[in-house]
Amino acid sequence: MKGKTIFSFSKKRKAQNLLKSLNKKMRKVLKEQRYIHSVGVSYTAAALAMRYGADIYDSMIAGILHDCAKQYDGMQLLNLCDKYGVLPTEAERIMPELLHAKIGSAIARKKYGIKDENILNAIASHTTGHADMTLLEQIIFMADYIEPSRDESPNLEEVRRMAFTDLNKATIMACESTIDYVNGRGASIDPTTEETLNYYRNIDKTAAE
Ligand code: DGI
Ligand code: FE
Ligand code: FE
Repeated sequence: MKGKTIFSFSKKRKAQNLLKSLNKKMRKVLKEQRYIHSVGVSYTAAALAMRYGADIYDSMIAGILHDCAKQYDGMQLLNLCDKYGVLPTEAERIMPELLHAKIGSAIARKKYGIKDENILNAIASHTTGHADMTLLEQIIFMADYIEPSRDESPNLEEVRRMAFTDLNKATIMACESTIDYVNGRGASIDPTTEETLNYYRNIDKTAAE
């Protein structure tokens, strides 16, 4: 019992130190507003982790790092694919900005030393989501959408409330708004975004039956 306490204490300390150093690094790497957004995602992910029973530090670490490749433009991201062994999908070749998620995950692994695959996957899937996300992936996907400094989405208050009530329903709402927004800009939808929406609509329908 005593051993377990010491183990969890040091594990927590390690996570706290890692988080502190990643925070410092992100403050240097990201523009000010993007850094503020990332801190917002980190704490919002912690709150969702408390609500749904995910690991709080994993959520905060994924949150602070999720946009660590956001400072690169589409061309730079495409060029970085070679270096990081990322094979862009057709949608990512057309809309290379989407690659900040996958390249960000690769940078988190190679440059920031993150080994936890669940954290790396949560960073990689934060923009489009995917069918059957892990709890951590879904938390980061939603925290990115609802964190305090976000203000461009029309139904934000409702989605924020829903995120703490029913994570799957909130995911549907976030996907629907993103698809409306992307359509409104005349850009095309990544099929993965549509898969995410369809998967969570089906889950929600099944749960209601
Ligand atoms: O990086 P953030 O701005 O914090 O948020 P994000 O990673 O969710 O990226 C948001 C951008 O990604 C937003 O401009 C909409 C865009 N996006 C999300 N899904 C799709 C998409 N853009 C296109 N073209 N297609 C998508 O399916
Ligand atoms: Fe992002
Ligand atoms: Fe983000």
